[in-house]
Amino acid sequence: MKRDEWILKEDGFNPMALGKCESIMCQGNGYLGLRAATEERYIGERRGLFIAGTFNQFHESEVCELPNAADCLEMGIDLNGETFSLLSGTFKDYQRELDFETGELHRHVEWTAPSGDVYVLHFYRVVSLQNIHTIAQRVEITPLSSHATVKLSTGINGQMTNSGSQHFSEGAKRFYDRRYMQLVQTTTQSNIDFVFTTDVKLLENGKAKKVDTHIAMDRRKIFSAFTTDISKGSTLTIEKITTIHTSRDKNMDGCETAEIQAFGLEHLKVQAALGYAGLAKQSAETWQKLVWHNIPVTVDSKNPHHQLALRFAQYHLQIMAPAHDNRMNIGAKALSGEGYKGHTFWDTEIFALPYYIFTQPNTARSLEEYRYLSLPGAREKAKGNGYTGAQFPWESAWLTDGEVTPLFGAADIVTGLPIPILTGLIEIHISCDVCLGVWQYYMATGDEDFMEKYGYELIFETATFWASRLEDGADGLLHINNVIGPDEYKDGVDDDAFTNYFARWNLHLAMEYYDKLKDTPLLARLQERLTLDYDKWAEKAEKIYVPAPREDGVIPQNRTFLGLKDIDLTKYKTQKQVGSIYNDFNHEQIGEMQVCKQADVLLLILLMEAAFTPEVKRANWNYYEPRTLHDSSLSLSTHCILAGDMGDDDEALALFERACNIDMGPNLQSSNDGVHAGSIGGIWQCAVLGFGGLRLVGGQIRLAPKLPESWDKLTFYAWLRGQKVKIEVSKTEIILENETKTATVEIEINGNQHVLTDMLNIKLK
Ligand code: IFM
Repeated sequence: MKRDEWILKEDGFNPMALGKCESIMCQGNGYLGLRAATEERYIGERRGLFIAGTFNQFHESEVCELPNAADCLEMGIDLNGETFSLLSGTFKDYQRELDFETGELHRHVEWTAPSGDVYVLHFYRVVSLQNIHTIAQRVEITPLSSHATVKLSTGINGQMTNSGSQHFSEGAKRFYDRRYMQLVQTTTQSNIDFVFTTDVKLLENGKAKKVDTHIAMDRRKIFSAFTTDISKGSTLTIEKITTIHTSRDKNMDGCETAEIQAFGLEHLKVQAALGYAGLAKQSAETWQKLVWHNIPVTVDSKNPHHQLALRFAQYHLQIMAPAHDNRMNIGAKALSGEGYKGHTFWDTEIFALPYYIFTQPNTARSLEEYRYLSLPGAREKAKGNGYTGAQFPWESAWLTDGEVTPLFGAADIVTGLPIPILTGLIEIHISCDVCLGVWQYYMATGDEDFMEKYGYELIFETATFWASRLEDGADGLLHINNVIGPDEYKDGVDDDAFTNYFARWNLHLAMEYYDKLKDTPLLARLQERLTLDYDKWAEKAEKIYVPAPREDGVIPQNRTFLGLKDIDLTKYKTQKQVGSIYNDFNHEQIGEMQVCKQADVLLLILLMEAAFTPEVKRANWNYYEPRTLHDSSLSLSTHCILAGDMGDDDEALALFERACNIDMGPNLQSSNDGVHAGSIGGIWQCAVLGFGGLRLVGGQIRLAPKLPESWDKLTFYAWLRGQKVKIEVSKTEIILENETKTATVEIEINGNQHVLTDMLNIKLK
C-alpha cells in the first residue's frame, strides 16, 4: 500500500500556515471538531474546538454561532529553563502528518534550544471516532545532549473566544483525587453546559513516573504544573486524555450540571484506563470499519495526489457530519473553524448530501430529518414574509433559531461601509434545494419510512411556499421577482432561471406525490394538519414563467443578465486569490456585468440534466463557462463534471485538481476560517458522479463512466435502493458487484438498461 497516498504532510514549520494547517488537519467525529493547533502557542494561531449544535448568540446585535469551546490541547513545555518554541533556537527533521487511515495527527522535530541543548519531541493526537466525547494526546520528550529538568503546564483553558466574543460564563473548576481536572462553562444565551474533564499521566521509558504536581486555577482556566528530571537519552511521555459532554447531548437532556459533571468524571476514568495507545487503536479500527474497509474510493492514477485528495475528502466528510443527532446539520466550514459561524447552507443538500446518500444513507437521512425538524422555523419565516408553507432559512443553526444570516459583511471599496448581506432575505432557492435533497435521498434509497414520516411533508410544504411566493405579471404569467440565485454577484434579480425551474419542479413533484398518496390514510393525516391545495399547485405550475433557451440555446440566467455589459475577465479568470474582482469594482458595479461568481445556469443543467438537450447544454457551457470566476468554492466541481459531459477530459481533470486545491493547495490563507465543506463534497462528486458517471437522472440510477486518460481504474461503493454495490471502472470494463443481495437493482449503464442481481461485467472494448 502506498502510504504517501494516506498522509497529509507539512514538511517545514511555517508560522504563516498555522491557520491553514489547523483547518485542513482538523480532527473530529461529527460531535466535535478540533483544529490542529500546536501544543505550544504562537501568534497567528487560531485554536478552536467546536461542538456540533451548541449555538449561542453573544449579543442581540450578532447572529448565533458555534462557540469556540475550552482549549484542552495547550501545553507549556520548559526544558532546562528554556521554553520550547520553534521560533527560538533552531530545529531540524520537522514534520507534521495527518494519517487519514487512522485519524492520528503526529508531529515531530529535533529542537536545539538557544543554550545548545538538543531534544527530540513527538506529539501524537487522536479524536476518537469510536467514543465521540474523547480526545487523546501523547507527547514524548527525549533530551539528547544532557539530562533535563522538564516543567510542563497543561489543563483546560476556557479563555477562548470567537474573534473576541466570549460565549461562556464561568462555571465550576474541580480537581478530583489530586488527579482529574474538570472545568464547566455555560453558554450565555442558549444556556448550554459544557463539561471538560481531563487526566494527565507521566511516564519515563514507558513506566509510570511520580512527579511534583501543582494545581493552578485562573479565571476560566484550570491547569496543573508538573516538574520532573529526565536523564539524557531517556524518554518522558505525557499522556493527556480529555472528555467533553454538554447538556445538549441527547443522553444528557434534562440533567443538572452536577449530574453531567459526575458522568464526565466517570467516563473519563474509563477512557483514561485505555491509555493513549488503546484509544488510538480503537479509533483507528472504527475508521477502518466505517470508512476505509466499508466505502473507500480508490483510484489508480498516474498522479498520487488524486488518491490523497479523495481520501482527504472522505476523511473530512466523515468528521463533519453530526450523524449522532438529527437535530444538527453540517456547517459550511464543517466543525473546523469559525467561518460562517457553524451555519448550515444549501451546501449540505447540493454538494455534501450526495456523498452520504450513496455511501452512508443513515447519515443522509439524519441530515434531512434536521430539515423536517426545522419546519416550524421555515413556516414562521414564510408567514413573516406574508407567504404560506415552508420558506427555509438561507442560513440555519439550532432548530428553533430560524433565519440566522448576518445582515452585513465585508467593506465596500467605494462607500467604505459594510456591504449589506441580502442572502437571508432573498436567496430563496434554498427551499427547493431542500426538496431536491429529500427527493434524491428517496430516489437512491427507496426509503418509504422516511417519506411517510418526513419527506412528503417537506415536499408539500415547500410547494405551498412556492405557490404563495409567485407574483402575477403583466404578461399573464407568474414570476418570482427580487431574488438572489446561486450566482451571488447578482442581487435582487427577477426570474432567476435556477429558482424558477426548480420552483416549478417542486410544484410538479408535490402534485405527483399527492396523486400517488390519494385515498391513503397518510394523505388524510397530512391533510388534517396541512393545507394541501393541489389545484393551486397545478394552476401555479402551469403559469409559472421559466426562461426557455434562446434560439442559440442559451438560457438567460435572469431577466436582465444577457443584456449586461461584458468585460474582459482574463485578469480574474487567472487570479491567484478568489474575489479579486472586488479590488477593482464594488458589488453594485459587479452586478451590472455579465460575470458569475459561481456555477448557476450550469448547475441547473447538471442537476436537471434530463430536462435539457445536448445542444442546450453545450450552448450554455460555451456561454457561461468563460464568464464564471469560481469565486465560490462550490463552483469548480460542477464545472468539472460538466466539462467531462462536454467531452473535454483534460479540462475536467484540470478543474478536479483545482477543486482539490481549494483546501489542499498552496494558498496559505484560503482555509484559515475552516475547510470548505461543500467543495469537499464536490471533490467526491467529481470522482464518483463525474469520472465514475454515477447519477440520478430523472430519478433513475444511471452509470456512464468516463475515466481521465491518466486514471487506469476507479473503484467505489454506492448504496443503491438498499443494496451495497461495489463499482469498478477501468478502460476496458465495468464491474458491479451487489454485496447485499437482498434485492435486485435496476440501473442504466452506458445507455442500456440492466438488472443487477449478483454481478454485472460489462466489457468496454
Ligand atoms: O452557500 C455558499 C454560497 O453559495 C456562496 N457563498 C458561501 C456560502 C457558504 O459556503
